[in-house]
Amino acid sequence: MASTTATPFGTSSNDYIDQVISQVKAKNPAEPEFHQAVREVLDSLRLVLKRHPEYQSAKILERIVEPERVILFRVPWIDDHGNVQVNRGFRIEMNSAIGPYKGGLRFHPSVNLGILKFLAFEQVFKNSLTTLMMGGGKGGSDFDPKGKSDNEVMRFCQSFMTELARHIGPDTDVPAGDIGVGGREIGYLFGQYKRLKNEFTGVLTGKGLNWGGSLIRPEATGYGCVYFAAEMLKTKGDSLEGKECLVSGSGNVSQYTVEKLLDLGAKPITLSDSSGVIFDPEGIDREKLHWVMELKNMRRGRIREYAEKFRKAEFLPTNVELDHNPLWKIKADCAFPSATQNEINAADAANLIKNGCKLVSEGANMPSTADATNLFLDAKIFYGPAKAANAGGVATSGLEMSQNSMRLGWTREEVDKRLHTIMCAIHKTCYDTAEAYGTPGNLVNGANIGGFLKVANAMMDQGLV
Ligand code: NDP
Ligand code: 2IT
Repeated sequence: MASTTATPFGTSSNDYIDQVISQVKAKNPAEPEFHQAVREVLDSLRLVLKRHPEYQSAKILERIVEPERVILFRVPWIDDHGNVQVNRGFRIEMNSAIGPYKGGLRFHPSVNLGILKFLAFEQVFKNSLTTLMMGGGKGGSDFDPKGKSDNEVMRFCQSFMTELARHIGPDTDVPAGDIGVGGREIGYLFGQYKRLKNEFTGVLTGKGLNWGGSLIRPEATGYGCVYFAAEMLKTKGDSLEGKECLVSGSGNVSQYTVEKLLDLGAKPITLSDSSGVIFDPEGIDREKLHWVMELKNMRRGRIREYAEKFRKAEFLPTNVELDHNPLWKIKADCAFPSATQNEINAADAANLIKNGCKLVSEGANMPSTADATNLFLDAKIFYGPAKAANAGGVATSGLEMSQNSMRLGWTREEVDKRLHTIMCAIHKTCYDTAEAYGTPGNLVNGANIGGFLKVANAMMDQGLV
């Protein structure tokens, strides 16, 4: 909606926001994912600045798009053949207004500064929505764990942590997992941190259960994303019972999304990895899910093996020539993108809507392009944006930090109950905020504004730092 609302400086809030977006692009060239994430949040904030020009005079937007600190470092290591390898390590400490920097580490060959800045930026608002006190950060490396031996992964993690250790701490910055970083990597990283610092602290989350980890943390992102979907449906008296569901990816988030969908009586019918998609019209049941977990977490194999093992399933190989992903062309009631950013483009969104998909709940971070998001909003389907729908992972990391501080551990039931309560609270914040700002049902605005206000007010309280 065009507006000419006056601000103390005579510039309309819309013009001001356009200026900030232009500055972000000019100052951070070649970071398209960061531009995309910033534009989405700032577009929602047009509604806020009209009511709160004080954020403009305090330059909250200019400050919030600038990381508090960016750490970039060399990670040298020796492979199994005795060759020297060199990767790049990063940690983006984005915002600490409401708590220590918190966010995952991603190990994937596509990792670069712009991708980690988009993830760190998203994390600031996501962590604010969780109701817990956590700032935002993200890190990682262009290291590719695929095809590496356990010893190579260990040597890489030790070298990575040798530098990272001086920048993090249980009250400063608490990393966790993300793509390519699971229990194995967190173990090697924790071991090296403890050795360097001679301290056993909650400096990482996603730890093993015997050494400070929390029950339900591995499950939390997938479970939380399904709880969020159930909350969206509940507003119209509906449930997941009997719904056919598309799930992409086949890693941590996808696996536990499938598990919780089964718990709630839904029928998951797809999974994928970078090699392609499997479509199982009979449904992925618990036995097949168990087989996938063994394939992905132990044997580290490719998803195409699923179609060789379960003969009713079809394998659709990745085809970069296509303008769409065949996964999103399969008819279903609900979609749970759980692989990576921009995995749903406008053509995919149009296919989902055309085939009657009524709900999208984002497990991955920013899985929909801006055009795809707009199509979902225009179609008025239930659309749970990533920073709300996948916040269960980091929320349970926050619960792991609390347990570490108290030096005790809650039961599975206790943590799951808290996770469920948090996901319901996040949905309520998004739903109520969307309504309060005049865009009922638009959970993108609800999440962006709801996440922003807490951080912005903390920044106002703490002065110019
Ligand atoms: P995993 O490494 O466990 O799994 C990632 C999955 O996505 C794999 O199946 C992988 O396939 C696929 N994938 C990754 N990158 C690409 C790509 N460029 N193209 C095609 N497929 C790809 O990661 P997670 O499950 O932890 O993370 C998945 C998503 O969820 C990410 O967006 C992450 O940021 C987000 N997320 C994760 C949280 C967590 O707690 N782990 C919390 C909140 C969000 P392949 O093996 O072939 O690469
Ligand atoms: O994107 C995310 O929220 C995560 N990868 C989890 C971060 C965390 O600190 O648990």
